[in-house]
Amino acid sequence: HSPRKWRHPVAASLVELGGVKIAREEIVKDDPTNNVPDSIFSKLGMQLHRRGQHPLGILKNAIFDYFDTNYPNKFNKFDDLCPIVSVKVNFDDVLVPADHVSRSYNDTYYVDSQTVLRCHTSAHQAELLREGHTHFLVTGDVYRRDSIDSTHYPVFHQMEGVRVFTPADWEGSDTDATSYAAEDLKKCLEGLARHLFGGVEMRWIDTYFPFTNPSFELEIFFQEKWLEVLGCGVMEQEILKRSGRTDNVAWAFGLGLERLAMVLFDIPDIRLFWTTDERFTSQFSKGQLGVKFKPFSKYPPCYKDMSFWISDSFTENNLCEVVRGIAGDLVEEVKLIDNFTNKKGMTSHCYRIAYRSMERSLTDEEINDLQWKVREQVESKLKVVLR
Ligand code: FA5
Ligand code: MG
Repeated sequence: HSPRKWRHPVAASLVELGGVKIAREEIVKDDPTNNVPDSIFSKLGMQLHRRGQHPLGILKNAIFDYFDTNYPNKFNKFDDLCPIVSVKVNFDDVLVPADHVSRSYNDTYYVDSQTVLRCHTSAHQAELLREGHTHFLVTGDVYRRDSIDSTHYPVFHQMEGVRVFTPADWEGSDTDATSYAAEDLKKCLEGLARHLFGGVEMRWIDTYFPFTNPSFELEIFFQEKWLEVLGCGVMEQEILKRSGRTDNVAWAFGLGLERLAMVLFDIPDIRLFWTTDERFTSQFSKGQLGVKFKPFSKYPPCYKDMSFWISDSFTENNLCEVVRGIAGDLVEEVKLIDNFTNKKGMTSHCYRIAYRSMERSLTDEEINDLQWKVREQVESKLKVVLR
């Protein structure tokens, strides 16, 4: 498939990609090398970031404004690259070690053993560098098996930014190439934060990514907590070298667009980005940055606890996938509230599931029915023993 063009679904069971129609059966397969559920297939091709009146589209355009103002005609923009990519570009090309957890079937959606739904927009870094691009922004939907709460969703959006420097850029300064790039990167992102938010409380955290060194995360204080909104750093020299740019240095960042939009518009729950409820959608319009979301109502949550003896293969992501598969966006949070190991070495977990609709009140009957199905499938699919 051509990686260049990515279109809206033409039918519920078909997505179109560069003029090529891909059937559901090619993406959701009953095969051990495939772990893409229907709920994820149905999000392919939605491209919320390309809708001008959607909070993610408004945010994307505001970020573009910042780059257009500060670096006129410098950054090439891509927002239509296909999310179905090879294991090579998603992991190998950005130096993710062979045994890194992000490669596991527990963390990533595999279409087959060599093909994944990209788990980050960094999947496009090396290819675009090889094509000769030196300043670019890549926006797209990314996919991850992950936990369930108000700031995590299995499909979200990132914007990748890459800027390559040549020796002429840092030679005039009194720092080395790496420090020069790191300083420029932080200045660029702090400027972006000011452009978007005016003043917010934020802090830099040192971290690790396989593809950058040094690496940083930016956190913003939101809803009484520090929220991680982006990762970034100075690109590993090896990536540049393999793209034929031995003498250069570069920085790269990956913005979590939902997280930034939550801060910008005061959106309390990440599920809202997917709602078609007019009480949400009508609050946003093209180009309007100053809007604060007014919650239309908060329906009561309903909590259900579930305890079971886990098996060696149990993972929280697998549990979340089962719950999401049954309850969809009616599940607000899945949280481990108790965990102990008995004398025989058996480990018990108790999870609390919060059910709450963003749009309406749920009935007891409906929730009991969901919880019953969850219990059934948790037992049959996850090989745990309910207590
Ligand atoms: C990455 O994905 C790196 N590729 C970012 C990067 C690019 C680093 C270039 C260096 C250079 P991370 O896994 O931390 O990093 O995700 C980046 C951002 O995506 C996070 O800071 C967060 O804002 C957002 N994010 C991660 N997981 C989720 C999720 N499940 N739901 C919503 N947003 C998420
Ligand atoms: Mg992170």
